[in-house]
Amino acid sequence: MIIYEAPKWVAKLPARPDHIPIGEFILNPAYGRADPAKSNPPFVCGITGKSYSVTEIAERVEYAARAIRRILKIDDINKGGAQTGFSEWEKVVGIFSINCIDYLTVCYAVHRVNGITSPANAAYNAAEFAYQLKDSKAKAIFTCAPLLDTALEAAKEAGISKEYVFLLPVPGEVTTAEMRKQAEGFRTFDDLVDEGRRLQALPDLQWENGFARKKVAFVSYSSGTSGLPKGVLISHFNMVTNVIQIIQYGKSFRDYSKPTNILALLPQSHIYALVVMNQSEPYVGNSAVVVPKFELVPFLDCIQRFKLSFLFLVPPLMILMAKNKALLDKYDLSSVQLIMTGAAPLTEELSLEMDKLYPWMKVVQGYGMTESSTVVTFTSGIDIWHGSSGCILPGIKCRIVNLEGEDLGEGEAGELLISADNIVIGYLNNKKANDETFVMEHGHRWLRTGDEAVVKKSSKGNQHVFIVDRLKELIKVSGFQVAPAELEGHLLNHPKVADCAVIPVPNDKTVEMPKAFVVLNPGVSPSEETKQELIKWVADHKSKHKRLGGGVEFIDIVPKSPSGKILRRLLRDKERDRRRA
Ligand code: 4UV
Repeated sequence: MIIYEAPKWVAKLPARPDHIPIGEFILNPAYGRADPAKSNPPFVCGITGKSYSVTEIAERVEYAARAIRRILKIDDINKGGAQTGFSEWEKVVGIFSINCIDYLTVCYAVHRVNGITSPANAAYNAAEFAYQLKDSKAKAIFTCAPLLDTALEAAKEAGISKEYVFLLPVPGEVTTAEMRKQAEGFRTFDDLVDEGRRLQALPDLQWENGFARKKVAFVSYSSGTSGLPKGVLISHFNMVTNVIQIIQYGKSFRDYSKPTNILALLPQSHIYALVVMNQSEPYVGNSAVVVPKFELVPFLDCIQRFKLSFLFLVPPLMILMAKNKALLDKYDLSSVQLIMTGAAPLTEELSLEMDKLYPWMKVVQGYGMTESSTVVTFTSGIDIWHGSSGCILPGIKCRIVNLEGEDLGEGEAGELLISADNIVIGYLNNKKANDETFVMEHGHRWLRTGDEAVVKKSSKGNQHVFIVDRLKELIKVSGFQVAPAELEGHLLNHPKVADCAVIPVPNDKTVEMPKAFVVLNPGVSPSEETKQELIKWVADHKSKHKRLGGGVEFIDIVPKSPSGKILRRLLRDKERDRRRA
């Protein structure tokens, strides 16, 4: 077995508390967070500047939890709690909101009563959100005024009545008068906090040592290596581990002694934002400046106004920065020390171009997955190698294996396997996906990432991980997951479609876009009109990032293995050769 690990200069991963919820770990100075008196407020609204101190957030968690306990009719918050990690589905709460400063506070309040939160992509339509609510058996929803219509439609479909729908306060600037009117009568998170002040105090959680390892905190959705989106069971301990791994590694090139402000623009529902920007940064005493939506000018204003030092982005946002140099030059962006990008491949060319255009900003890359509670590797500021995803975080073992499962050495590309305490519990109710994805080998539990990677040694002697391709079906559009199986299932419901396969194709703006290869039913004309009809069929029923931006191509037969598995790889190779020609 050939194991790759963190560089020697990264301090070893220390022991971590495994008897407390993630919120307690992030907020309570007893567990190593930065001294609240010397910290910036954890979350600052990038529009209004509103924030709460660490103490205020801890209080809001406690009060809101009392009200949530009443709403979810939980007699005893410790009932059954110490027996199993994820059997109590009556306590799942769906979170469907654009970014706001209370996002993590509400999650922590749900955890405080032994509940589980299920963050959903705010770009989802009602059917997509309803799928997640039903699959996770959610009993209540926290949403926000701009998404209320969609949330209510999904709630109805999932059998959740209006009295279990609550609103998170998003800034007035992102709501219209009509949205505010519709939201009248719905209870807000602040209402629950106020109600909680008058309710009986909660008992402490009775978590034995080790319990946070099996207790689920979040059910996030990911399609993994194949199939439809699945509930990923992330334990409190998985997340605590990843936060410490990030900080332990970050210490090698960041000064955590002076609080600073960082950009929290990426969707809080996504694992990258949830853990890196919104938990690791507040833990070290920095402010996550929470921005609800992306527009270039307000984004630049925000950097200038809050003197942001770290920007966490995805490659499409870097492309915009590279393309709009003249506009960017009008702003004072001198505070920016570092840009971290991840969730999709960053080309060496773009990384070098950014370096040339904005030499004072270091461009680094991270690699992670929902199934690893996020970060696995990132570039240390002391050894930047353009195109690399950086070095491995402490406490993580990686292997690279070929199709036969044989271990590969430096310079040889194969599937990346990971073993660590941040690898999640598994998928919800999906034995087949669990057996395929989480495998026991050589006495360790390995996550099969479905990503093709190669390890190379830098001139400074550090092993860097390069993500060179994706072996799994997944498509990444602006960093968002799109599951080909979901689009294929939907296309097959169209009366003109006999069979189909969906693959990613490159795109200048979003890095990738889905493209459909379609076999038409006999007698259907393979016309441009039919293509447009199928593109509209997807656009009308799926969220924006899932639209067939790569187009539709008609074929005679979908290539399949003898067992009936779609050989998407053949279509991808064909498409690649065609584009190169
Ligand atoms: O499950 P998910 O949507 O998760 C992510 C997480 C991205 C992160 C996490 C921590 C970071 O510090 C950071 O910079 C980025 O995207 O999708 C997981 C899949 O996305 C692809 C890869 O196929 C994963 O299996 N992916 C994620 N990061 C990269 C990437 C990358 N740097 N380069 C290429 N592909």
